[in-house]
Amino acid sequence: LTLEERLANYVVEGSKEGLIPDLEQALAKYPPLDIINGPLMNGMEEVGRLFNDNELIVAEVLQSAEVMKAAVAYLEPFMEKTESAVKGKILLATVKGDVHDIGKNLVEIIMSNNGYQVVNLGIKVPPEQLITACREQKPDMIGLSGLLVKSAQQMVVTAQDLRASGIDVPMLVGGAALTRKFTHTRIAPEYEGPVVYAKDAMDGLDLANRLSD
Ligand code: B1M
Repeated sequence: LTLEERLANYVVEGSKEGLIPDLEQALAKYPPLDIINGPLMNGMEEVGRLFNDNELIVAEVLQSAEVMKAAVAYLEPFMEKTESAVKGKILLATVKGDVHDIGKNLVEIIMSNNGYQVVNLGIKVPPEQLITACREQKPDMIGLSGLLVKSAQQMVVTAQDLRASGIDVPMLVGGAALTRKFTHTRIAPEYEGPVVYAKDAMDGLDLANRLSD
């Protein structure tokens, strides 16, 4: 197998044996984010496909998630960091009912490496918790992540609740079940401030930079 195939395979197999030496080798060829977005994400997509076809059970997918997290943790110190002044504060959360956090945590890494102060509220965050955190933290932006179809709907509800509490800081949304169209036609009309859709963590950073300019 090629190095790239082996890296995808660690995720698919949920095995960490040999992972770190292969990541080390990959770092000589690619920037860390390309390793995540390339072979590791290819592995995760395959996991999603196998899971969908009932060829993997939740416990196995959890092991794949552990491999992905270990790989990201190993690669994180090698990522580019800007030494700029703090550009703003972002509240980050996976929405109510959703436990998926790998994408959200990747957003946290990219944002905090690039001048943002990130307050990560974790997973299954109900609107009330976001509202309280907004009042306490006074963020410049709210970032919501969700991977389930029902999470896209939950973002609509969250936007409504935030608006009802008078919150209007820019909102950044992302996650597999979401689209730009859904964001513009369903979430944005329910919110007072701007709502933007990010297809991945780097796109999220670009959008955050534009929003805070
Ligand atoms: Co779940 N799961 N899962 N799962 N899981 C999906 C999402 C699914 C598509 C798999 C499938 O069936 N094909 C499917 C959703 C179906 C749907 O609603 N459309 C699914 C399901 C059904 C479920 C359960 C219901 C299964 C069950 O229990 N029967 C259950 C849900 C529990 C719940 O949330 N209440 C469940 C559970 C789990 C595990 C716990 C086992 C595990 C998560 C572990 C964890 O996160 N700690 C898991 C995993 C790993 C997946 C897949 C395989 C991979 C997700 C992932 O981590 N991808 C996933 C299939 C898939 O996506 N291919 C699947 C890697 C990650 C880096 O990508 O999070 O998409 P992602 O983030 C991307 C972008 O989306 C974007 O940037 C990142 C890239 O840079 N992004 C943002 C994300 N958030 C952003 C926020 C931003 C900006 C960009 O700004 C704020």
